Amino acid sequence: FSGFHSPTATASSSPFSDANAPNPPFVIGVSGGTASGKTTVCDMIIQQLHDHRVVLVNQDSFYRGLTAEELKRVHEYNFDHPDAFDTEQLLDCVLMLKSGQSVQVPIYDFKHHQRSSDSFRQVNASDVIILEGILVFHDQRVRNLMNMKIFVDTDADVRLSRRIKRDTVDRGRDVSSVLEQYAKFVKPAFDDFVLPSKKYADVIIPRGGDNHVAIDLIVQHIYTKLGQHGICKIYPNANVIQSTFQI
Ligand code: UZR
Ligand code: MG
Repeated sequence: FSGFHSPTATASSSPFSDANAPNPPFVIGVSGGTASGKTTVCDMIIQQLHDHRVVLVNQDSFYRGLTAEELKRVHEYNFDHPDAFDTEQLLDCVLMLKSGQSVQVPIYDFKHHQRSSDSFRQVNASDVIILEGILVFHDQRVRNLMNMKIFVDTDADVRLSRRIKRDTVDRGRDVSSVLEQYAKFVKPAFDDFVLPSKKYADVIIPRGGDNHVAIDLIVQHIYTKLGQHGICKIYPNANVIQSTFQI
């Protein structure tokens, strides 16, 4: 890894080095268009997997910070294009987590379109890693690390209305600028990159977080897979020791 922008190993040794080594984490990819309910679906899965260590990694964290030049013309910057993300760094990060090492995930500031220069979020090795974002199925190498791929499929009108609400309420933007950006970048990138990646999904969830049946089925599947992996996992950075679970 080069520089401080890359995820850094913090575990002194891999938890998989001894004979009782746990199996590699179960990696779940969650994709879908903007404001489709990806975060809600992830939160619901995490809540229902309460007896396992689960970590969420957001593709948003890997947005490249904008240069001074790009910032001057931020309205022309396409945040919905695959090149807006540092995919090499995301790949390194998931590879390390998958091999049982902790990583430092960057912190991205949506208001200033910059990464925090001095703080990171420490993400520890876990039983389940969820990787969430509009373009997490775009890169084949990232896709290949996933044990399960979920696409959250929500109608475009529902997504746009949620996006307007989120950007005006949470990000202090005005409606006309949100609509302009949607027409110029968000919708074309959805058609060109997000929708074509839907074909890689194992499971497509209609209506996102409202679909409790789909979430229940997914959680049952994860439990089955973890059950096949083994029952007792001890991670060096864990403050809890996993105990046997039953289903
Ligand atoms: P989700 N985005 C911003 O609005 N500002 C940034 O600095 C970086 C990203 C938006 C991005 C994309 N696009 O549609 C959305 N724009 O975040 C993805 N314009 O996040 O999947 O949560 O909607
Ligand atoms: Mg989100």
